Amino acid sequence: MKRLLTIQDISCVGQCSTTVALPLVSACGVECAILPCAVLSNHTGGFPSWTFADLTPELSNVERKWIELGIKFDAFYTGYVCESQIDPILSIFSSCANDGALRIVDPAMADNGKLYAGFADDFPSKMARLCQGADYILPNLTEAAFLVGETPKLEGYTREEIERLIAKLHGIGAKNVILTGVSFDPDLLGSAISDGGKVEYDFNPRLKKMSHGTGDVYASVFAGALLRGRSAFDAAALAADIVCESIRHTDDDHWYGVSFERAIPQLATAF
Ligand code: PXL
Repeated sequence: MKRLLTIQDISCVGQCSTTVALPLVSACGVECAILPCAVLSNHTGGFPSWTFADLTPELSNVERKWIELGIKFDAFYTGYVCESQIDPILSIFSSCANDGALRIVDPAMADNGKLYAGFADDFPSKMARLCQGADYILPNLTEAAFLVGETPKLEGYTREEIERLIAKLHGIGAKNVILTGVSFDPDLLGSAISDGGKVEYDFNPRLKKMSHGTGDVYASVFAGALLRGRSAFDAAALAADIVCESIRHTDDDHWYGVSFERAIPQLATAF
């Protein structure tokens, strides 16, 4: 059984980051260790306020202990992290990796054309350092544009523009790019999957509802499926199916996350 370490915040309420990754990676049949880099009362995407306990100093304490105990991982999956945490995380990537350990980086920092609350305008250039040398990065369109220093467009990317953006993402040092939120047809929404050679597309019917936390569901399932031996394309397709299933189970008045819990049976039977 493979062991993955996810490094991101714990938002105590909000169905995102670690509280999504742990159950979904586990449901794929992959051991999921966690390293919370901050604890928030709730996420920052729509609640009027939140508490924030920065755990940056703890990252290197934990790293030292894991080195002492010989604890290593087959994969790392990072999500929402802060600037001060990038160097400690890069250090863990090298000191706690089994041979061939995968680095899966979801540069969770922006959506709908805007950085999340609390991130400075130059944060994307710091996040780009985590993406450099990553085996897989999973930006949405807004994050992708920020990572390569462009102003995001809210819609209307042509296939040529998408593939140029992907080429630039490879240019910052990402081996494989999974770009989410891609659409060339108003009824379809999907992802572009690129290994630096060819770009493949996976589309699903666009669901009318837009929901918070879908990027975290997508990245968690992608990481779990990849560690179960799926190809990047198949892992991305499964991730999209589980996002759609989660949205279908989400009540209309439930605004802060998706009911991914109801998609766990479907996910568990995929393996
Ligand atoms: O879902 C991404 C995410 C993770 N963690 C925190 C967030 C967000 C998005 O808003 O605020 C704390």
